[in-house]
Amino acid sequence: MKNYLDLTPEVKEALETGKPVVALESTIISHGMPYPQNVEMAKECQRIIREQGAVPATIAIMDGKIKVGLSDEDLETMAKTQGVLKVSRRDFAYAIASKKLGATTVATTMMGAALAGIKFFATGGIGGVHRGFNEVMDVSADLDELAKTNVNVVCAGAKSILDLPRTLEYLETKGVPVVGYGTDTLPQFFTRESEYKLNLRLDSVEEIAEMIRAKEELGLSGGVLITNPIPEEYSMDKKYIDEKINEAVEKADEAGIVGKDITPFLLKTIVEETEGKSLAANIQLVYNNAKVAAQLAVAYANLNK
Ligand code: PSU
Ligand code: MN
Repeated sequence: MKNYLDLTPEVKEALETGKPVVALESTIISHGMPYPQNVEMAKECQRIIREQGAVPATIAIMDGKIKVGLSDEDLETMAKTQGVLKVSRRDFAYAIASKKLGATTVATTMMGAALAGIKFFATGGIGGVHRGFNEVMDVSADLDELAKTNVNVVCAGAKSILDLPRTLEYLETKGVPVVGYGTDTLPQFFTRESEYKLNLRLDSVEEIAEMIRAKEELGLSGGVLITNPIPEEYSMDKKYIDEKINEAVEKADEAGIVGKDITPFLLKTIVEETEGKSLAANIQLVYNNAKVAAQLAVAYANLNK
């Protein structure tokens, strides 16, 4: 599979010399946000990670390769091109073989990162168990990837477009540690807290780095999910955003949207319904995750000094 990897010289050098590296996904660019905010967000994430002393590695499928490290021009391509494939685990082989342009989800970004040797990954929100599970049986491949692939993911929890208690149950069943970074409850993406208690809270990146090292030394496979609340000043009114999310879920139901289209549809509808307010919050929580992931990667690199 290494034959399919295409690392930039910067990422390659960083990995060879043990410098901290942070992976970033591309579905959030191609399917998670509108243009041009998506490309601005992608560039700014890379800048924030550098500012913290780590190397950013945005991942996408381009020309039949898993490209690790994207130039500004590549980011522009991912942001602008119509019809980019949303590549989750089941789509991976086809995206490579067909040489189509593919945006990687949390699941496939983890796969690419693991292959390259990157241990940390920042995103906005992960996929999970969808609402109405009993009927639709929709569980994101992100959750199983977290269970088996050794990449540690910093996110802002998940949105209530998902069934949050079932998402947590699933992660527990699969043995995925879920850390609340400075929080006792699962951050609910647009808001800092939720009614769902987490069983593990850690208040410093050093403690998280030590836990990750212990997990590796124990030979436990899979990732750690670090849930990082949106900064206070950007968090939204819970009642307001919950209402908008419920409306979006109803719209998706009525329109009969299912499968891989459901998350992009819901994200787009929520942005429209909140007149862009949710997009502004989304962008800020991603920046905060990029920053914490970089700090964590630096803390981990320092363990071995
Ligand atoms: N949640 C967001 N923004 C996103 C996604 C989820 O707030 O962009 C994307 C991520 O790439 C995630 C994917 O991995 O959606 C999950 O899609 P699915 O449920 O089809 O697995
Ligand atoms: Mn799904």
